[in-house]
Amino acid sequence: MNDDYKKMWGGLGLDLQAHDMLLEVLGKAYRDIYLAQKDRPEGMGYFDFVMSEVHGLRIKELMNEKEAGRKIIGSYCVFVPEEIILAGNATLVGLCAGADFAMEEVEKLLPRNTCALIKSTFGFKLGKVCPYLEVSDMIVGENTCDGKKKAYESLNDIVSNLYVMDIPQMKTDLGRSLLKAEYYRFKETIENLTGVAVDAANLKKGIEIVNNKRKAVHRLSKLRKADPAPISGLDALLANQVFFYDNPARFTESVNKICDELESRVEKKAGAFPEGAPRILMSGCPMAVPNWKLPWIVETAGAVIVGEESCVGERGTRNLIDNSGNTMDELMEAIVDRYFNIDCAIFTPNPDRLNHIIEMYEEYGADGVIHYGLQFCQPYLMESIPVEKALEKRNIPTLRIETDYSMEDIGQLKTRVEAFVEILK
Ligand code: BJ8
Repeated sequence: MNDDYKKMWGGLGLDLQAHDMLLEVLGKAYRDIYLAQKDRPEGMGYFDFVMSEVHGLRIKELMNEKEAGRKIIGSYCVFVPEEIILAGNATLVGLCAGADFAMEEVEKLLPRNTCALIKSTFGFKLGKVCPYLEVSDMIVGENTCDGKKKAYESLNDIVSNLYVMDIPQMKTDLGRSLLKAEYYRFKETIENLTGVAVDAANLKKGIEIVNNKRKAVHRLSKLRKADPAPISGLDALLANQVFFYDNPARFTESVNKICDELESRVEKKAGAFPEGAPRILMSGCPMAVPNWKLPWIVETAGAVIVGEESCVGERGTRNLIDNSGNTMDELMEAIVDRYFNIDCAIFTPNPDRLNHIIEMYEEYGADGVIHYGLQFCQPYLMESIPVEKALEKRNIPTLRIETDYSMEDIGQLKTRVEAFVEILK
């Protein structure tokens, strides 16, 4: 391992031994799950490189940005507007984690029956293994589900730089006003942190950068509509995960490059899976790196995942921001318009999400839907039952999965997924 990196991680206060262990597990999982796939697009080489350097080169870049006076903002939710952060001369990184760590320590602070995503947040902090957390000048939490909302109160005791954003729970005029007021408060916080005034010109630039990033992933999604699908669901998921870590301009360029390659694969009818392979739409909780368990089970069962109705996927990236306004208020209104459309299950009622699942099922030519809920995630598990009922009413085959980050249920999940895939054949 590069000695410079060791020095950097040590300087960030990481537990080097525990961190080495994490990297070893992550590297092995990546080799077994990602590199073992056949017929991958060449452009995935970029993402393989990003993953091999996820705690190395990318952290070094962020440290260099900090030295140059730029601030780093960490976040756990797609409601945190990257446009405002970029306009204030700061960089956004995702902090959600997809692996269990330091669970014994975590369960001293959180109840056992807390979802794996929240536990993982605490585990990475308490285990001192996440350089993104340590490099962040400000960590943004948000009042979304009850689990997160209350967990941030405890997180506040173990980090010194937490900011909490309030998020509405209903899609009403009042809810929209709350979001707008919160985005203005956030803008002021960013300005105070960076000393850079967010004005219409730099906000427009921020919107353009993030719109371009989203356009690139929209292009990637569209190509997955082809049969055979030109890219595996695992590889597309990885691109959606890297969306939260990478330099935005470089990410946009790399995804567009992959899309050029996928276009020619579509023309040649070359795919990651044979034509006619059962096509699955995944829907539900976000999957943060390195949570690849369920997609791996689905795709090793012979089905291909063609879309993700998830915040690490289309729920998080759909809709662009209208960049035609010229005043701060016009641009802030446009930002609120886009984000207020996010149909997270914390909203009540939340009919848009069901409509979006059906729309995606049809558009991507899916044969079935797998609803993925993390154990103890009330919003998505509660919503999964009416979603399943509504889909089955439309004769859309649906499988409801509830799991966590452990490997204990792999055998049982495989049996259920394989049986579901057989039905779709
Ligand atoms: S906008 S989905 S990123 S809140 S899995 S912590 S909901 S108990 S992550 Fe999310 Fe923002 Fe919504 Fe998207 Fe709670 Fe459920 Fe855990 Fe979850």
